[in-house]
Amino acid sequence: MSEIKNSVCPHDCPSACALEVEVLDDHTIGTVRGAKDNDYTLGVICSKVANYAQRTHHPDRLTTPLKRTGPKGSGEFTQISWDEALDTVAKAFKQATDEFGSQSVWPFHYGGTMGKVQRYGLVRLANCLHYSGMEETICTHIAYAGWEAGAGSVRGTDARDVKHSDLIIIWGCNAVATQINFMKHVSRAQRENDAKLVVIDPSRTGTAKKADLHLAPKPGTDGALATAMMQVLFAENLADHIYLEQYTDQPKELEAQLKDKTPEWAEAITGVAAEDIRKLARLYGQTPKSFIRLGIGFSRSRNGAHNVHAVSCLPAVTGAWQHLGGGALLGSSGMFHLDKNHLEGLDQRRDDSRWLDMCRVGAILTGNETDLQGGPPVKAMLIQNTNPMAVTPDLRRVHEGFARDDLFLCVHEQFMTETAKMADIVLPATTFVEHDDLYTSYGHTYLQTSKALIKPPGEARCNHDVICALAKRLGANHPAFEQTAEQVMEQTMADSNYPNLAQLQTDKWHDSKGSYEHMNYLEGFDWPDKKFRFKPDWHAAGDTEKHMPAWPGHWDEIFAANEEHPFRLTTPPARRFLNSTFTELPHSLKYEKQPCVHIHPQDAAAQNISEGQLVILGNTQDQVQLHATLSERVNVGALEARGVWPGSAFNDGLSINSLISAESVRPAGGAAFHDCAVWLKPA
Ligand SMILES: Nc1nc2c(c(=O)[nH]1)N[C@H]1C(S)=C(S)[C@@H](COP(=O)(O)OP(=O)(O)OC[C@H]3O[C@@H](n4cnc5c(=O)[nH]c(N)nc54)[C@H](O)[C@@H]3O)O[C@H]1N2
Ligand SMILES: Nc1nc2c(c(=O)[nH]1)N[C@H]1C(S)=C(S)[C@@H](COP(=O)(O)OP(=O)(O)OC[C@H]3O[C@@H](n4cnc5c(=O)[nH]c(N)nc54)[C@H](O)[C@@H]3O)O[C@H]1N2
Ligand code: SF4
Ligand SMILES: [Mo]
Repeated sequence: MSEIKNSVCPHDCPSACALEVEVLDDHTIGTVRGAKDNDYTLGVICSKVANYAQRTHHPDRLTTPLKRTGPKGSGEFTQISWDEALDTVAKAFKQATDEFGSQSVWPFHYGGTMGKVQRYGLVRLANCLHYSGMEETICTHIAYAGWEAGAGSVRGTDARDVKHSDLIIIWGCNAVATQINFMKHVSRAQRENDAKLVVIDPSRTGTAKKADLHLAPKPGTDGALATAMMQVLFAENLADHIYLEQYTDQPKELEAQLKDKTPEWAEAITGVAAEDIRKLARLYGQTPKSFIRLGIGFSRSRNGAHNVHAVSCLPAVTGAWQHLGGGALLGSSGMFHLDKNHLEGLDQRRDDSRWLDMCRVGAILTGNETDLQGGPPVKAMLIQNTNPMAVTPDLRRVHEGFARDDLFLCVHEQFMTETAKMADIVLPATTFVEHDDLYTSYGHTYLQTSKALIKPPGEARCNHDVICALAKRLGANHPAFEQTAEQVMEQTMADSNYPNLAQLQTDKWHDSKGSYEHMNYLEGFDWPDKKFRFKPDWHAAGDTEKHMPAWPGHWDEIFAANEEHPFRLTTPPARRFLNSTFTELPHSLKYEKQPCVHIHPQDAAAQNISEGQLVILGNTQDQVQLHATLSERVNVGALEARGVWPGSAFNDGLSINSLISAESVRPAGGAAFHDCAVWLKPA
């Protein structure tokens, strides 16, 4: 007899959906559905996770520890015992520490699972043994820097309040693909309030197709668009001067700055008609209950933080924050008050630790002195929850780095990813239905927990168990290494003043929502003077050399198209993959088919490129081959290549990220995945 059990989607997606999983027996799951009684999930989930049984029970799941027998990357491995595998890792880490110092060991991780216990045990190990730390810059880093520069912390309007909105602007976010259940909230507002939907995206995405108005700025020009909207708001008396006086830092100076930032000025930069900019600004200024859902997509340019800040200024100009259904949301992370001490072993962190930027992994592994900060080379790594051989920028260099024979690499994985293939030791990992964990979200405010529902396949072990076993061998002392995952959760919840774990398990979720006044910053913004900053302190945010412009506007710091590189390329997620995950799933492959690039028919005709033909994209960094898809999804001069396909889907083992620059984005790091200029020609 099958049973329906509660769970939580662990993937790196703002929705962190509350799930109902059909459990067929001790080893098998069936259908996965969204929980109908969770008022954020609303019973809606993506098709990837609805088909999770295919991933959990995939014949390619790793089930035993493996030792490499052939050259790095050859995929030649032999089975070994857990003891031999863990002893080998411990020995290599000790040897690197003895010869090069503890900073030569670099535990590397990301959001493969977003569960707190399974994700951060490795950070605790690094803190306890004084290994190099990892700066988590790859995803929200640029966007959060931009938002925080104005608002002071990362939170915003409750996404469920969208049901009260009259105007919803989805800005640089393809919600239909990347957070489908948000669209359920949007359609409710459309149905019940006749709300208008505006989408701002260079591509005519699935989300854009649902919009009443779609504006397609050139990538990396949103700062100009938002600034011109503000110009209209002030010029046409649509700014709320009472709100501005009470809640913002320098409204008069801002207004003066905007004088010449007209829609005509912005048209020349963004490619959006001045008339459309004016129309949107008026609609926005005349609709008190206007809500902006900022995506992370439009932050993925070298000027991304500046652009995100400019957009975040809009509700501060109109005072939309004051109205139920008005305001904005980039992320809800700031609503959770989890004490990270126990999870991450912060009490054992040393001030003199070296912090290595994950987006610079290629430069770091190939010995770039600046990135190594005068410290030792990286000689040994443990990787959990991420696949850097596919997802990081400047991929050719990343591949070179991981190919180093003097680098010891252990990868703990569910599948034989490209990164796992480079490992000396591969360890088999559990999936979320096979281990316990605790989840926050960056799209809603529910704290959730899930339990193992079935037994792991073969000898797979969860991250927590692996880290505890290594800690023992390496002599790392921390009470969390002696506890079960549940005990770590229990202590974390107690330390954080959350209800206890048993209560959370009974209730299924706990809402960390604050009052409406708090969520909408009506008690003030998170600065000592409580005022939103139109003029951010970028210097304090990390722009130490003061490159960033002081005021919202257009910061011309992008890889603009030029004669040699006439096309602007964006590389957003594929709907049926999640970053590089699900690229092994039959359901996903059926729809995504093969790596392709969307080209406007006019651009294709100019080069005699026909549908399906192999084309080459190139820049000074690299070249890749993809199949042409001719479509008006993109404007003339724009290209879009969706999805982090594995290298094996390309003819030379390198994927789209070989074209992406790993230059550190201001103010504080990150990768500009949608900021790329290329040439295009038939293969
Ligand atoms: N199906 C699926 N869902 C996912 C993921 C996935 O891989 N697949 N990944 C997950 C992760 S890790 C994240 S961080 C989120 C990201 O999800 P989103 O926040 O939606 O970000 P992206 O998908 O990177 O980009 C969103 C849109 O921004 C547009 N864009 C690119 N450059 C610009 C620009 O300069 N200006 C404007 N206005 N728009 C621009 C792109 O065309 C794209 O349609 O999605 C999560 N959800
Ligand atoms: N071109 C391009 N590149 C991008 C992006 C883009 O938009 N365009 N987006 C970027 C963004 S936003 C992000 S967040 C990064 C994400 O990059 P990654 O964090 O590398 O995400 P995934 O590719 O999903 O890889 C996660 C891996 O963790 C493994 N995993 C999952 N759960 C567990 C577990 O419990 N234990 C262990 N040991 N392993 C587990 C999965 O099998 C998978 O191989 O990619 C970035 N790369
Ligand atoms: S990937 Fe995102 S939309 Fe899909 S189930 Fe997970 S949290 Fe929900
Ligand atoms: Mo991400």
